[in-house]
Amino acid sequence: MNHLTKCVCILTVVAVLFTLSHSETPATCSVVQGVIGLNGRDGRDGATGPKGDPGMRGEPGIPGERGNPGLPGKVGPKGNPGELGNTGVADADSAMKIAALESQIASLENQINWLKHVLIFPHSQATSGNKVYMSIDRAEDFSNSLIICKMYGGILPSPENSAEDLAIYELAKKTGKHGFLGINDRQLEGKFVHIDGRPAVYMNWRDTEPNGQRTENCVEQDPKRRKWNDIPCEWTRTIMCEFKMI
Ligand code: MMA
Ligand code: CA
Repeated sequence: MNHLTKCVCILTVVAVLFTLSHSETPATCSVVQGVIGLNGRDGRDGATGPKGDPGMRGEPGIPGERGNPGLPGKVGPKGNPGELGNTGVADADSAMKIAALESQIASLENQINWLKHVLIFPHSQATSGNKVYMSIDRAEDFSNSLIICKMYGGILPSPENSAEDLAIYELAKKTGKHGFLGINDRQLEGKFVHIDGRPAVYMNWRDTEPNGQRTENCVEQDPKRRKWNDIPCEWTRTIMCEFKMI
């Protein structure tokens, strides 16, 4: 028997006694008080209570220990073979051959330097870079001029910057004649390209040029004004060619 049940029993007994003692029934009533009964059976269990609140978040764990160092990396690839060693001084024959070659090279260097100076005078013009422009005393249309420059190992002058354009102009000034440049828009009207098809970035047109549209697809350098003009490719112009010095 649980506490609640016991309480209820005691209260019941007290209430009965109180009722009897205050009853208006005359004391002469023949009611006889009985013996207090035995305890009742235990009550049934109560309904399950509501679910409790969730518990508090736990403390963060203690950091683990640092791991062991990794294994060394793989062995690197094999190196390139070393350079060829010097010729041994004991090889007298080889030493003589080298001396002869050195002398030949010195002689060739002199000849090349001399040729460079001869070539750029009077109908040639060099840039400060590695290009030289030369003219031939002969006038041809664009297609033939292309072929002739190629035959000599060059191309039609194709200036990429102001310095090169200036050198070509200086050459045209020496001949006093207009000359074709390699730059043209034969393939696509208005799209000027070099012989190899690269778009011409540097250009130096005279005011109002290029104005020829489909009838003027080639370009001439002016010997007086240092400006470009588009002209028909069929016209003939004094040949100028561009060569790269090694
Ligand atoms: C003018 C001018 C040029 C044109 C030539 C040839 C003399 O210059 O119109 O743009 O290319 O004539 O027609
Ligand atoms: Ca023109």
